[in-house]
Amino acid sequence: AAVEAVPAIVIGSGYGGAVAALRLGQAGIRTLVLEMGRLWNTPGPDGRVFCSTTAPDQRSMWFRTRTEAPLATFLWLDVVNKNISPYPGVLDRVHFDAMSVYVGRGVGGGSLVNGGMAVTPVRSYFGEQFPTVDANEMYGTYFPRARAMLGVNTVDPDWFESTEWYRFARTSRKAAANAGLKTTFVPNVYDFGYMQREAAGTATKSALAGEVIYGNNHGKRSLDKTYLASAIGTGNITINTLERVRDIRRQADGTYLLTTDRIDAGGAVVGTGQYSCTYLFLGAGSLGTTELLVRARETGALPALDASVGTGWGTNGNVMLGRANHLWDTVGADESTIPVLGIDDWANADNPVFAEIAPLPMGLEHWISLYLAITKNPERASFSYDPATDSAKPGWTAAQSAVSVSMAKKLFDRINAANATIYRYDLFGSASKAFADDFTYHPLGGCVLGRATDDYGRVKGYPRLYVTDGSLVPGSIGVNPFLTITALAERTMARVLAEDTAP
Ligand code: FAE
Repeated sequence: AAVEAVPAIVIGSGYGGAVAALRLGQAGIRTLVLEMGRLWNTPGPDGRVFCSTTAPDQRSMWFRTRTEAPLATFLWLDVVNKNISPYPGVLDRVHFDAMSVYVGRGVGGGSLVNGGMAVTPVRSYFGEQFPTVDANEMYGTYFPRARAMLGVNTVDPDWFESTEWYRFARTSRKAAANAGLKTTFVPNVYDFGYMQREAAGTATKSALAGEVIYGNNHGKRSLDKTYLASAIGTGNITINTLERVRDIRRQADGTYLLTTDRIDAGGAVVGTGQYSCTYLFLGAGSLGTTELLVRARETGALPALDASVGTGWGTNGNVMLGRANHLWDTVGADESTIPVLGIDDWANADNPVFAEIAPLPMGLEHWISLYLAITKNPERASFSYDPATDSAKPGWTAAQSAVSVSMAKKLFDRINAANATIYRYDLFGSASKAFADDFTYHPLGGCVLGRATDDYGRVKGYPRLYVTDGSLVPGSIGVNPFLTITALAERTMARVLAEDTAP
């Protein structure tokens, strides 16, 4: 097949990819975005783009015959997951030995499936994780830019205090306060004005109809509505979907040559593509970008990649858990899917934890407080490449997860002691499992800024090759990560467009 030559290519259309695409397009550089997932803009037979969480169909998950929701069971019953037919659905769960990783698939990447929490990290911890990055510039310019571009807003506190839809969060806040812990409001990209109209019955329900991990049909400012819409608006961006980059190499003239697999709705490879470009931006996410680069180094396609490519990977210390409240501490049958509160104990030097108060909308009173704890787990893993399967995987172990669990347990033991409550043991599949220690929503690292790349995401050893996504973050950032990923990508693009692309 003929090689298609384009000035710039962006791999992936999540946060890192979307920022790169917009800024390249605005700079007048014709850019091709290659995304393995589909474009989510066409209603299915039911009139909706995304399927519901209660009756998931093929649109829910990436080539599965059964859904794999984070909460496997309720009262130990297998009532959560459903059989589906294989299809390029929007949520993927990538399994490794002791850890599985949830990621979004489609134009918009993780923004299609995530909880929308747009959290600015604690400045001192950002400085610890990124000692070579000018924090004044990040907190003065790039975090504000990212918040504005993503459409970040906050829940109206009066409405929050009065609405039935956030009773669950108020109940969890009270339990935390009883243990002397402080909670903070967390900004979000879900439009809270829209949510209030949902509650008032004047807008079609989305967050108030249980929609989130398989996509929101309304209300959410996902990247296809923000960065990517603006990128398309520049007239310089083309997005190819259902096209997965397999191989990257560098040609004698210094351009990059990419080989792709084009897949159909059944997952069959129906063709391959070949593209060459002068500038190549990797935004395939922590797993995607790291795998592409580890494969390129180990197969000899990009042999000069630094030894640190594939190292520094972590789970952001993620642990999910549930507590059982007393009968009089109801959480309500109605729960918004969009989290707005976090328990902030990050300043506790003995055991730093930031715990998102997570919703568990089941349409009935279940008395469960659910949390996604982000712990300061210092453990990191490295990727290894397996030539037999041509894949790379992080060697994360159960013992490394146990570090996150013990930190989460310390915090929630305090909350349980203060409230005379216990954990819920019926949510995570196997009997008596109180902590979900085997999945993460926040894969980070693999191509860490300042190690695998220079201080601006330029890949060491290869001019005009850049990383702009979550693989730059060294395994932990202490809060939900997409705002940090977006702000770092803005910083990289500002520098690269000023210094590297001048004629
Ligand atoms: P990402 O958004 O994953 O985008 C990568 C894109 O590249 C995807 O669209 C892939 O399909 C595509 N891709 C991968 N490999 C290839 C390839 N070889 N060829 C072509 N395309 C490829 O990367 N974070 C928050 O800050 N707040 C939250 O509330 C939050 N909630 C979450 C809830 C869930 C259920 C999940 C799964 C994640 C959540 N996250 C949250 C994490 C957040 O979505 C994640 O950190 C970002 O999406 C990562 O952004 P990247 O640009 O690194």
